[in-house]
Amino acid sequence: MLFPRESLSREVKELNGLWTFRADLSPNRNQGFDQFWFKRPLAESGPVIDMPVPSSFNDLTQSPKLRDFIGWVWYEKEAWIPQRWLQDKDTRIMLRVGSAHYYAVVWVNGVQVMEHEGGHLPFEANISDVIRMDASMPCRITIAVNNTLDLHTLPPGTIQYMNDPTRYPADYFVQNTNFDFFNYAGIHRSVLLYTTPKAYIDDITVTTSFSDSTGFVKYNVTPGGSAKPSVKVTLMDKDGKCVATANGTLGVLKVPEVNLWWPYLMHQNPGYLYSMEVQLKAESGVDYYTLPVGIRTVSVTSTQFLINNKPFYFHGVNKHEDSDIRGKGFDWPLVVKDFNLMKWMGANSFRTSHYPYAEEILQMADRHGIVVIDECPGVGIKDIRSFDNTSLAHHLVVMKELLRRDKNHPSVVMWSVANEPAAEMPPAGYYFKQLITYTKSLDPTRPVTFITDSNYARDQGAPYVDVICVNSYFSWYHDPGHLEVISIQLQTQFDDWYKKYKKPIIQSEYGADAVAGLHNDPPSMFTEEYQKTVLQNYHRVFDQKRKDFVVGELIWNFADFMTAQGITRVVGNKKGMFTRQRQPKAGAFLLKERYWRIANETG
Ligand code: GCB
Repeated sequence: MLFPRESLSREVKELNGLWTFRADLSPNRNQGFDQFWFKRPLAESGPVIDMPVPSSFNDLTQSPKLRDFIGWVWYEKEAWIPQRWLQDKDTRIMLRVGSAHYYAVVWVNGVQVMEHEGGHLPFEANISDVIRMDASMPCRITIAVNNTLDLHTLPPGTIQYMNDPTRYPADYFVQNTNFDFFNYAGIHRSVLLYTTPKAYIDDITVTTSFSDSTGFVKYNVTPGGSAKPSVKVTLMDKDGKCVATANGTLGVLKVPEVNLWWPYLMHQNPGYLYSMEVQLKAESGVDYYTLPVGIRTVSVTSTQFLINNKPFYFHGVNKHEDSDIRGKGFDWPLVVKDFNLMKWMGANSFRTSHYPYAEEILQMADRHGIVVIDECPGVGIKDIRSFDNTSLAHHLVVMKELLRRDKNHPSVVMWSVANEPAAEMPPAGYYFKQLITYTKSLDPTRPVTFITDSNYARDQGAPYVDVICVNSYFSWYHDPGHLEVISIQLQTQFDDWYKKYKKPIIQSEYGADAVAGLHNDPPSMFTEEYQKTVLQNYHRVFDQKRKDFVVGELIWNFADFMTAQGITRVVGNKKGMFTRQRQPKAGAFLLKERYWRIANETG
């Protein structure tokens, strides 16, 4: 699915800003559907409030009911459609939602135009006919969003009803989950209208390679709306100079004296992007779309992760889309600040723990040369019922949507299909075999993994991954307070996994909570000193093992983030190197020194 971009033939109109909002607080949460709230202006249904898009709704009022709300919430906006869009019958008018967590139904002027399951990926519909059918102006867009998670959603969850009137109020129920971040909900990314001509570029797939100084861009353009369009492709370098052209929907562009796409700190000119201009000509007119293209290769040996045939060591972070007030809502200042912080600390990579991030974030990663492990929302698959065929079928759909969205990003070097599933359970073998085989069939050019915290001897999914990604929290969840165990336990961890699988290993999470400003020496848990010492102990082992088969270390976490309330969380998870407001703790300075040193040694 192409990211909506403007061009000579395409216009984009953002519908961000204030929407009208109402949470359905009725006992069965179904009043909105029973009373057809989508048929009339939402304000006529009852009390409404202002709600910004994009943003999570949870933290915007003082109401605990809204913060912890489970069920349907309703959004509505009136939008003016430019007259020229309406009059030109050859203009396709598309409505696109960047993401809405978790389940969404969309109406235009009371007519349902789409439904989508999954909280982190875009969905769109051609609304030209609906808009042209109804002369009422402006048009009314209604989006109902439901954040309920069940055994077959991704991530999974369960709803638990408490029916004991001596202990719980009437209609009391809770959402249980097995993941460690707040289940923020709402419309998290941009909603927009965009146009294309009647005959249009529906999709583009590129895969890249090189030989000596020649780069190759294999492309496949999928046309829509016309039986026999003619397609012309031009590749421009950074200075706008044409370096290759081709005709036809399928082809290979040959790039002499290629500038490869290199990771940050691995090259003096990281993140080099060409522009691939695609022109699709049909009787009805011409469609133009420009795709940024980075030329690079990725491969894996039994001990190395290679980018452009050179060993790459991940010294990076795990992140969350998370900040004060906005929750998981997309926010440009936050994105820019986070990239500046990552570059400041010398991080060359991040994992999109534990769900696909906004496309704009991947575009930044492409441009800055920050390498990405792209993770789907398969987090917290712990219940055996979430390994059944219904769950698997949905998981395959999510991987398909994820790859369709992110396949062309040079920054994305590996897919992660899950985080810490119950991989020791018997059905996990079949489940991960299917999932990984399918992902590889969609994209044979990138390695595939999932992140494990299982025992190396009993993990059923590990045989199918290309890179072993292990999470461990020695001296935290195990042997809390005993820093002296880290070195021996970590060495054993690495040796066990490598002996069994002979695959490169990434320490995909490690860390400790630290409440910023809390100090104790000798170190004790939750202080900055303890967090720093945990890191130092891990680093000593990484330094021994990265000479052999360890190909990366990703700290948990880049910044503090919000979680559900619980006895182990003091207003959220505090394993960040930065606070939630992005101020550094002692660990951030330690990592900065380390990452720059590693970059200087290996770059
Ligand atoms: C993990 C999870 C991550 C948690 C982290 C923690 O293993 O993958 O989502 O936040 O541990 O701090 O407990």
